[in-house]
Amino acid sequence: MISIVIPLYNEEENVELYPERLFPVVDPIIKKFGYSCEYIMVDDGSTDSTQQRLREIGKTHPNVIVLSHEKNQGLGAALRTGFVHSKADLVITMDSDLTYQPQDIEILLDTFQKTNADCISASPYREREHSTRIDSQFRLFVSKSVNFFYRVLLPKSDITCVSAIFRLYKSKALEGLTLESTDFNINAEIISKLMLQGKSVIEVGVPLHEREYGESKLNVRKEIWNNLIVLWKIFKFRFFNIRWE
Ligand SMILES: Nc1nc2c(ncn2[C@@H]2O[C@H](COP(=O)(O)OP(=O)(O)OP(=O)(O)O)[C@@H](O)[C@H]2O)c(=O)[nH]1
Ligand SMILES: [Mg+2]
Repeated sequence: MISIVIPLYNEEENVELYPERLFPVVDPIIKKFGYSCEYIMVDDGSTDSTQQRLREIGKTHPNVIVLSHEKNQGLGAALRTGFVHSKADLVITMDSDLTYQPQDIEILLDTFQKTNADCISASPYREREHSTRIDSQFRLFVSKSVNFFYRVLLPKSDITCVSAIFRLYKSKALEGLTLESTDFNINAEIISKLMLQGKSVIEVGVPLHEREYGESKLNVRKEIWNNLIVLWKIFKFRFFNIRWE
């Protein structure tokens, strides 16, 4: 079984798309690879109708589980709630705004089948034509610079995107981690900790698209700060042997 964990914060328009653009696309792919799946939707204290719409969908889709935080706690906190709830062997995490397209779950599963790696992580930066999202030059510069520093600090790393949410994990690998991030830097924390533990992490090129509905929740300045903290912890761990829980 595979748990597909989707964190949501004020994504009511995107939830409306799921019966047409998510379930009918993903379910047959999962089946083709011989698995069943559950969708763990984590509503993170949305103030719009995200939660009501998810619960409505849950009535007709028995494999949709809706969890909710009373107050907004952040992307990291939402993913961790999803992980705790999962009883599956594999976990796939994905954006609620479908900017990584649901059909590309096939790339994750195909790579997993061929490699049996602990984590398959998507990146729009591996191939030029995959960055179809028109990011501001500032956001692109920040992202590429931050990723460069991770490559320098992490052992044997060729990772081009530490922040991608679109990933497949073996549950056992996730269970071996103590996670602390409550924000967007959770994805960088997970991939760094897996690599520092010597787990196998494979990055695959996957196109990233422009958000069609709703607003971006990313605060670039806050993210720079959060990533500097993660980088500092990796540095201390690697060169001064200071524990990073
Ligand atoms: N649970 C939870 N999810 C969040 C929170 N903030 C963002 N998300 C979700 O995390 C994912 C990524 O957030 P986005 O706002 O799309 O950030 P982004 O992908 O960097 O930016 P754009 O796609 O350009 O808007 C989406 O699925 C959001 O709904 C939060 O505070 N809690
Ligand atoms: Mg997005």
